[in-house]
Amino acid sequence: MLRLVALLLHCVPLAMGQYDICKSWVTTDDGPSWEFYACQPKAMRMKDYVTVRVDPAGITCGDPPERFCTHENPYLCSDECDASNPDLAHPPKLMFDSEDEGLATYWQSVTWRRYPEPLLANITLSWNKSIELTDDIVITFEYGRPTIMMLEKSLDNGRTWHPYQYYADDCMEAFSMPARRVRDLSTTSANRVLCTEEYSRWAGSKKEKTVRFEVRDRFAIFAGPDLKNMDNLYTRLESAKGLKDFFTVTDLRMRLLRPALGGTYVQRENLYKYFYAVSNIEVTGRCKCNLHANLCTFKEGSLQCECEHNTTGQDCGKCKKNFRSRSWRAGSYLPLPNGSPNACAAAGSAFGTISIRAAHPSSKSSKLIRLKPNAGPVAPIESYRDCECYGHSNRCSYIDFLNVVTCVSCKHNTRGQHCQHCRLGFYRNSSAELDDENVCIECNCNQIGSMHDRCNETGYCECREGATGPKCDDCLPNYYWRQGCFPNVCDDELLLCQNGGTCYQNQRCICPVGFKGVLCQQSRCEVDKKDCDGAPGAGGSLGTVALGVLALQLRAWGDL
Ligand SMILES: *[C@@H]1O[C@H](CO)[C@@H](O)[C@H](O)[C@H]1NC(C)=O
Ligand SMILES: *[C@@H]1O[C@H](CO)[C@@H](O)[C@H](O)[C@H]1NC(C)=O
Ligand SMILES: *[C@@H]1O[C@H](CO)[C@@H](O)[C@H](O)[C@H]1NC(C)=O
Ligand SMILES: *[C@@H]1O[C@H](CO)[C@@H](O)[C@H](O)[C@H]1NC(C)=O
Ligand SMILES: *[C@@H]1O[C@H](CO)[C@@H](O)[C@H](O)[C@H]1NC(C)=O
Ligand SMILES: [Ca+2]
Repeated sequence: MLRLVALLLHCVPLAMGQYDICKSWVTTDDGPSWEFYACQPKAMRMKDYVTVRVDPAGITCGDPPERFCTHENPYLCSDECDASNPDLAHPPKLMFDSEDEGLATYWQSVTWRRYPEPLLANITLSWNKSIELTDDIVITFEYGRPTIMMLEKSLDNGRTWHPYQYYADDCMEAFSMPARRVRDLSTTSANRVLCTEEYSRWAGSKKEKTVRFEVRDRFAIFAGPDLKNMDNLYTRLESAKGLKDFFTVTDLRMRLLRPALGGTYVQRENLYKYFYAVSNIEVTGRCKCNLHANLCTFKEGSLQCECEHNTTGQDCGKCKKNFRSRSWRAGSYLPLPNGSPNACAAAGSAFGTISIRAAHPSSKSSKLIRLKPNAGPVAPIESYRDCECYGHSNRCSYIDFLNVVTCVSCKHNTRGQHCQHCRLGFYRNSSAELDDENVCIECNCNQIGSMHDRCNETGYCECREGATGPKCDDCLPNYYWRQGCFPNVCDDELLLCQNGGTCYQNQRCICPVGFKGVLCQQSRCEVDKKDCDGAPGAGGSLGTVALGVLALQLRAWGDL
């Protein structure tokens, strides 16, 4: 009977998922006793436990009441924000409430009436507790997502801050960083801080409202697309330096740096449609309890681990008094599947070793396997050794304050953190792989015909007025080429040479004797009386000549 109980108890943790019980009562050949396991609390909706602060003072709309418009309907400014009226107020707490179906409630900032002074806002979330993220952070913006924002995190209750992710519609312009996607990161770069353009482009304010910090995509690098292989993730979290801490936060800060612009430039005549409005911030995670607790409770305004294994502290980060015969250690996910509790021990205790349950269900009695501490297969990975440059460089350097590894001296006309972009003045050869020496093709923009030497992704240069063609070495109709494109002076349609003059290469009229002017429209005797002697049309006044020109022009238009 006791054996059956033991067997059932054994099945429990496996059925319920990994690391969710801290101890169980089992029978061994030596009689019943407790077994201890690495354990962690369940993931929770962390917005229910957060305190929020919005900066600067006065950034929340409604004091004084203010009207605002939307990008969809910029001249129908019927909405109003009024802090003194509960129905029209938009306080910060509305980013964390649970919403009735269909009705978004949101915090809203003042409008950008002080343009061009930037419209800046900080939203700081604090838990006074370390949290391990287990799912994406999802921020929902009503009325459009910011064109520039930044996510920062703190691990020490707001004393120091680090960039977490950059967001911009143009990463190079906003942060001088190449745009990357989390999906494209690799096992050795899973904790890279990057700039993404995926959540900042205008797509209509109703269509795409969310900005994400992609935790799942980063987990998926190790655990596979459906996070099926969690064992591999847990192994990496133990062994890869800095990876666990990357997903741990005590505070988060959204720095909103430029609001949605509706897909165009700022329209100064209607600044009431530029503002921030956040309806929800979803943060899913679990209390960090160093694998010494499976419960975390909200007490006296803060989350607190219910520590086991004779540990104590908010994160179970130290040994209880009288249990300090061995120095404190965090529990470990390894060895799989049940990890090591690394419990604190009383002086003279029998628990000076790590207890691991026999993994095979076939074992008749649950014998304890005793291992020395530190027996897990720990292989530290130095993430900055990872130098991915697609073969265009073999040198990287680590930029401490951004926590990124970047390639140095990219060859073959490439540039960027991984030499994955083309240098200015070059464009991507679409038939070549990224690691091909021919990946970047020179733009070859015509120096005179183009604005600069850069081109777009298909090799098209930006042309000066009148120029055309991929390289801007041709002229538009009605323009002629002579060290650049110039508007035709004459042609045989509209700009006819007058008085029998002939048009030379669209550049000038060759006038008959006795006439001058751009279109030979002027009789020389008007200018110099000597020229009039014997010339036809002598004595003609300027007025009649001008009328003649006009008549010719009218006739030319009439012929069209
Ligand atoms: C936002 O926080 C940053 C520090 O992370 C600070 O430098 C900046 O001045 C703050 N901005 C506002 C508008 O309070
Ligand atoms: C943070 O949590 C600790 C431990 O629970 C508590 O003593 C402290 O008062 C809390 N601080 C704040 C500002 O809530
Ligand atoms: C913790 O201490 C209690 C005695 O207070 C003991 O019964 C228990 O086995 C200890 N747990 C661990 C994991 O060492
Ligand atoms: C583009 O790349 C292919 C494959 O390497 C190469 O054969 C071709 O010459 C390249 N095109 C140009 C214009 O360099
Ligand atoms: C490059 O510019 C040309 C001409 O303006 C345009 O037709 C083409 O679509 C552009 N290509 C890209 C990828 O933007
Ligand atoms: Ca809300």
